Amino acid sequence: MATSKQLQLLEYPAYALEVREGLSGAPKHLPAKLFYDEVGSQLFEQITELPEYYLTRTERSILERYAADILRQAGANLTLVELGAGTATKTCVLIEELVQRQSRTLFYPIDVSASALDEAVRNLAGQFPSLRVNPIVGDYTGGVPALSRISGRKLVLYIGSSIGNFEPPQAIRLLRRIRQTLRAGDALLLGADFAKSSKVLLPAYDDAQGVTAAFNKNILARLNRELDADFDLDAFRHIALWNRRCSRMEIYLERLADQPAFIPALDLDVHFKTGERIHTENSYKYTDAMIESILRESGFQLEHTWCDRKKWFGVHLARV
Ligand code: AVI
Repeated sequence: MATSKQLQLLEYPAYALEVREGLSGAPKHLPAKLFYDEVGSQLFEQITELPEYYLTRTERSILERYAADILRQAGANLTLVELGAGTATKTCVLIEELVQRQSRTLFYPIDVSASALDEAVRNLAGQFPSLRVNPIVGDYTGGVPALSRISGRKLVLYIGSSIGNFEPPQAIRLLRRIRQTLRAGDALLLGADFAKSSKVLLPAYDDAQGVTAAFNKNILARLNRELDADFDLDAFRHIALWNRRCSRMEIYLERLADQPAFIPALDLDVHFKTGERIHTENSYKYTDAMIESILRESGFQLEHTWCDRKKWFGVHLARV
């Protein structure tokens, strides 16, 4: 029989147990997926426009410059699939090129957000009359079995450097699951950020306007909103560090004073020492060897890499 505490938990979001686990032990941590509620998603959109956050515009410029090359190399008669497509705005560059090459194009954008996909369908239908959009609402991180039922040659887009927010073994697991739903000749287009000087990386994750700090703190604001917690946001400081050994940016919230916080939904007092940190995100920065290795280990073969002149960002085509 469920205890009253368990019953209370059932009324709260499914992530509540992960929050309990992450804030009870040491070092404290919270899952980065919690960033992306409505407020967090808007803050992330703002991040992508920041002068310091080079990732989005560099990837876009690579896609703009090499769209024809990428599609030629991917093969004829392609069906496009996009993991985490959102409103699919950045995909338009490739779609624009693709609809000129083939008379009929199918596009399967996959995302957890039904409203983002609705917007994608509306925008794309107006722009590209010969494109058929079949949205799939769902979480792609556990794989997408429906992909194996799509006939024709598929090009799966996984752009935006989202792969960098997975630990490498999880990234391999995800790519392997996707690989299992593909056939010989199908391809994956992976956008990943390259390892580079900390002089470039640190400002990208700790911008002058404080948007990334607000994005990071929104994770606690969300716990206040959704779990009735009483985190004082001003008592935390956003920290971004470059961990060269692990080739990743690490994002933390550092507690400035040692008062506890209380999360009524979990009946949990969270005790902090002054200076104690909550680890909220890793963002892996890949080397050529790391890219080659995660692709090989997940059953793909790297065929071609396109990058910008400074080699800050890479778009990689891999074949099954
Ligand atoms: C979504 N993802 C690719 C972003 C990144 O760069 O790792 C999330 C982010 N975190 C802080 N700034 C942006």
